[in-house]
Amino acid sequence: MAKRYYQPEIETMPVEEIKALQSERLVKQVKHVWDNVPYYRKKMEEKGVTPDDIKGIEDLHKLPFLTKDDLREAYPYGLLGKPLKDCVRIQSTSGTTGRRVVAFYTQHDIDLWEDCCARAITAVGGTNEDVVQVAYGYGLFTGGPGLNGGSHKVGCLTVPMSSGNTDRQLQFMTDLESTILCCTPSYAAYLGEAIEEKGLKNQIKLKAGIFGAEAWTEEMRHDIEEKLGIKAYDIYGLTESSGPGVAFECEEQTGMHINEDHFIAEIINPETGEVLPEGEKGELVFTSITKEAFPLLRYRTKDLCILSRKQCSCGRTHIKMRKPMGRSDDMLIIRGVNVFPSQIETVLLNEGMTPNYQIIVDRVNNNDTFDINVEMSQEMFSDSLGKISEKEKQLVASLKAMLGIQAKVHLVEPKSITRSEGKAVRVIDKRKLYD
Ligand code: DLL
Repeated sequence: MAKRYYQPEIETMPVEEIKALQSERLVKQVKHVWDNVPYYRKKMEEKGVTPDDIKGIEDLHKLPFLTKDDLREAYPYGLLGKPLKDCVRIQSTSGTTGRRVVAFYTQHDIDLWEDCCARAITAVGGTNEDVVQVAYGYGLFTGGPGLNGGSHKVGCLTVPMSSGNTDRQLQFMTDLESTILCCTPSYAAYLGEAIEEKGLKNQIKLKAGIFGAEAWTEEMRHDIEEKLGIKAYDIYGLTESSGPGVAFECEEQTGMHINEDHFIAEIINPETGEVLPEGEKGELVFTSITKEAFPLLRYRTKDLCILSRKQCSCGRTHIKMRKPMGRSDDMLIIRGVNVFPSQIETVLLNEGMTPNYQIIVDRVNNNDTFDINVEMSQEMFSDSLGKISEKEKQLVASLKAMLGIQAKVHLVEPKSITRSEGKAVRVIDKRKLYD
């Protein structure tokens, strides 16, 4: 019989027991941090909090927040909770928005991280009979190493492709009959496009995909599912909290279960820091309660989302996070209006456009300009010019209805927008050059 990596004693634990476990682990973790991380101890002292004040999760709100600025200030070793001799690995972010974030792991941390990824693979139906093609980047990025380790734990045949080299991806996918694909959703869409073009669809044996590392919409999910003939599942995580697997989707596909035995999630008002009740939208904050080497307490992710403890049909009891709608720093303010790239993606895909688009924002004579380049399908490209400009007008109207402001839409030739092999660059905000 196929072997699964399901941990029902933890994943379906009654909510009261999960909370008790979190309380117990939080108390221990706060002591660990107080004793070993002078940077955070100082923050606690400044707030007048000591470990004695933290008796359980009800006291979590007393602890100070950590932000990316703290990580930068403490770079590289200032938030280490273990001596270097006990650390066995680092992973890091790409550092596109400032100094790199470097996260540290003991062997135990890696083991728990891989557990989280193994749960994610199991939740999409993965067993030791599966062939898992990992097309997230390997190296400093957490995507490849995390899913690779999880796949080993499940006992799958693991194909460590890393990202890129699309022809080779397709060759291995067909030759080895990969059944589960792990990559960013934008790369999955690209692979789907290449499979259609090469007429390989009936040679593909994929049944599921585990896609994350960037914001993607329900419309994008449907597009990928159709192109690849699979079920597409979401996975969430961040380098600061180990990597992918902080939360993952189950067969219900209505949000991601947070691994609550390792992370406590809160939603806060990003302006005031006030903790918001379940069901309200705000910034996601994570406290790692089992990590040894990089034990971040109340880390502000900047990701905007909603938590829900609604009973799930899969039987898992861990709280779910909705698809994050993006990071607060992805939000564009155009002519005074808040615009999320994900809203644009929803409109474009609902209007039958391809998922290949780019948003360009600029400032001319002190006014914001807002342009969206969207690729036409080959079929649309051969339409008459009149039909194409009619479609542009229709897109402008639908975008205005969604966003409340006017964008200029340009339908561009098929294949003219660069495809992404990792995290897609959807926005070019030239205004940043002038600030
Ligand atoms: O992207 C870890 C990861 C790898 C997650 C593979 C899932 C799959 P970072 O590079 O540190 O780590 O980026 C973390 O990416 O704060 C979110 O803004 C965004 N993000 C990650 N997963 C999702 C998702 C990895 N499923 C940042 N939906 C996070 C939306 C996501 N955004």
